[in-house]
Amino acid sequence: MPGFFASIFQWISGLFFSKQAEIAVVGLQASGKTSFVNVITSGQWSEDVVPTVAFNFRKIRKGNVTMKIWDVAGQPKFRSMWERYCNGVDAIVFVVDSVDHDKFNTARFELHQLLSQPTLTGVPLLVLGNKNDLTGHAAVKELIKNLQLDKISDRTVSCYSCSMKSQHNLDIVLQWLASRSH
Ligand SMILES: Nc1nc2c(ncn2[C@@H]2O[C@H](COP(=O)(O)OP(=O)(O)OP(=O)(O)O)[C@@H](O)[C@H]2O)c(=O)[nH]1
Ligand SMILES: [Mg+2]
Repeated sequence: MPGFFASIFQWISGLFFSKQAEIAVVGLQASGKTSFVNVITSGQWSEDVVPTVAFNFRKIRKGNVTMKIWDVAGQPKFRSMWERYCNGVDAIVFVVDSVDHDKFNTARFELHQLLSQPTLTGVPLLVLGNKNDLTGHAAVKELIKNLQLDKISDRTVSCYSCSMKSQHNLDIVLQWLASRSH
């Protein structure tokens, strides 16, 4: 019986205290955006992920926070769509493959191009340096320098090194996302 009352209480408090956060996940192809969404949604890691065509939409509940997540494709032909999905969200998550040093310039260009859109002024940004389970990955300091994150002054910016494969730092990432809810 106590379990019954506890679940009723949880249900009622969920009704009164539930919060929402809408998030857009962007970044170059194969950086790990869909892996990120899969891991935080179901805890399921897979080596085989199909490249996203256009976008995927997922809705998940973490505690009393409901997150609506737009996982947008990263191949060049889809990048002009990023702004549309980022418009009106509570946070933009920009995923970088922190092992693929040759792509840092492109990632920086695409990120700053996106943030220069007037419609996205002030939208908080979370940069994830993914694949830190692999040797040769760039640390947060290098990512800040290579992506020129220190030049972004019109919004809150955070950057974490993480791994979808080992789930390293995903607890902090989820806390950060939950803090954008309202
Ligand atoms: N070692 C390692 N591999 C990862 C990690 N995250 C993703 N991958 C691999 O990277 C590849 C691309 O992952 P996706 O999640 O499809 O990348 P994406 O950013 O969604 O790519 P697009 O949909 O094409 O934009 C897959 O083979 C994943 O298994 C990670 O943390 N560590
Ligand atoms: Mg994808």
